Amino acid sequence: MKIVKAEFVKSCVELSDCPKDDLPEIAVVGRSNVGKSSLLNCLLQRKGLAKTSSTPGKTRLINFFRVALGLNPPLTFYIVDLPGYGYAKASMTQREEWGGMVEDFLAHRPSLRGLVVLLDIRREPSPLDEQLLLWIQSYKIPVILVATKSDQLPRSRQSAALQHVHASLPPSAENQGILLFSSKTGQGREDLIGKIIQILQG
Ligand SMILES: Nc1nc2c(ncn2[C@@H]2O[C@H](COP(=O)(O)OP(=O)(O)OP(=O)(O)O)[C@@H](O)[C@H]2O)c(=O)[nH]1
Ligand SMILES: [Mg+2]
Repeated sequence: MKIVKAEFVKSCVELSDCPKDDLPEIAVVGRSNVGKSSLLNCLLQRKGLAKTSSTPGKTRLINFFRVALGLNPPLTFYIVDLPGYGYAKASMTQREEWGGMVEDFLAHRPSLRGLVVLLDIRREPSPLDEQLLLWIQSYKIPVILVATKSDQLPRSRQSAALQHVHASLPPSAENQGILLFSSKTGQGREDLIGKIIQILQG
């Protein structure tokens, strides 16, 4: 799939700063360091568009990117990079701020069409991952579950690891498949774009 356009639009501290032009949105969310910004750069084939870092907690703002996919006519939407949660050095206040900001976003953003929820293929989902999935369920937002950093496991171990992640999720996520993804190798990229298009056109 050709990416006709991918540009940074703005960073927002809270919901009231976010763009008001009603362009449909897909948001990327997951714990800090899980690979949200890397996934975005891989998806959009633009190195360095979203800032990545090996230090957890890099993205603390709501970042908007305007994207156009090469369909006829082009499919234009925002991809939103939401702040990560659960990094070890976060203070209690920061955790509460994160929760407030993300729940507010999920609850009060009518242009939000779907969420891409990232889970690290090598890690047990955390209580905050579960909280997030429960919010998503209660606000009835379509979700795409993605297991990141698949390149960190040999192919022979990927499906067992995926099943392990799946089994640890709350029942609300039981019927969801999980997409294997690597921003290093591009595994899962075309599938993910396909699922995003399905949500936007659905
Ligand atoms: N091996 C491997 N490393 C990855 C992959 N995706 C991300 N990483 C690494 O994981 C670290 C965190 O990646 P980011 O994309 O910055 O993670 P993030 O979720 O945006 O983090 P925050 O903004 O802090 O919430 C970086 O060192 C990346 O290079 C992947 O698919 N494979
Ligand atoms: Mg980030």
